[in-house]
Amino acid sequence: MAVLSRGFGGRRRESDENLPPGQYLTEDFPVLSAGPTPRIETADWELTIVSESGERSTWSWDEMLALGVEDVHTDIHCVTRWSKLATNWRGVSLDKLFADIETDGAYVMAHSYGGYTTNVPLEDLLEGKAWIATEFEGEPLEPEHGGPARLLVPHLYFWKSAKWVRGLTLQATDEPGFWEQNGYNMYGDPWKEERYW
Ligand SMILES: Nc1nc2c(c(=O)[nH]1)N[C@H]1C(S)=C(S)[C@@H](COP(=O)(O)O)O[C@H]1N2
Ligand SMILES: [Mo]
Repeated sequence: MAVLSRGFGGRRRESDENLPPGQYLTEDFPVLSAGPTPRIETADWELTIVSESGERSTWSWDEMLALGVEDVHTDIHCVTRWSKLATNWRGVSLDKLFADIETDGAYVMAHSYGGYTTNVPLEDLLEGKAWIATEFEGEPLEPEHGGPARLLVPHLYFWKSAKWVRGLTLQATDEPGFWEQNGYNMYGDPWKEERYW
């Protein structure tokens, strides 16, 4: 008994150590969209990466999935202060999509169906840090949450995870996207509370 209680008392709860500063835990999945929800059939869906020299690489839905889908187990943190721990996604790693892209561009602008944009450094999308997510908790991603596919960059605040993603444009310089032009941080590290300017 003594061993048990000492072990219990000495361990921090997951909610403490995995929750960035200023965040609270939520069990439900809030929907935060700046405009109406676009409805895109997977048959019409395409993803295009445009290099800084203008070279375009495009994948259809099936072509993207053929690159290989993997399980992603991660926490997500919204700048409006909710976090969800231990969420389960499936998606295609951006490492696969960028494998044959030649670029010197250090920054990416993500573009969504519907017009949303958000900027992310390229290195934050590579080496197992970002996905094009197509499933959430074992189900196809719902349109409200960005289905059929959204960017998932869970180590940054969730506004960087562009819903209904349709393109990634490489750039030499870091330009602000939609929320970044409206006062949100250019980078958005939840552990440093990089919320606003
Ligand atoms: N296309 C698009 N992507 C978006 C947004 C948006 O308005 N449009 N909102 C962002 C913000 S601010 C957050 S917190 C998350 C919310 O995702 P959710 O609605 O699935 O919770 O999506 C991000 N991606
Ligand atoms: Mo957000």
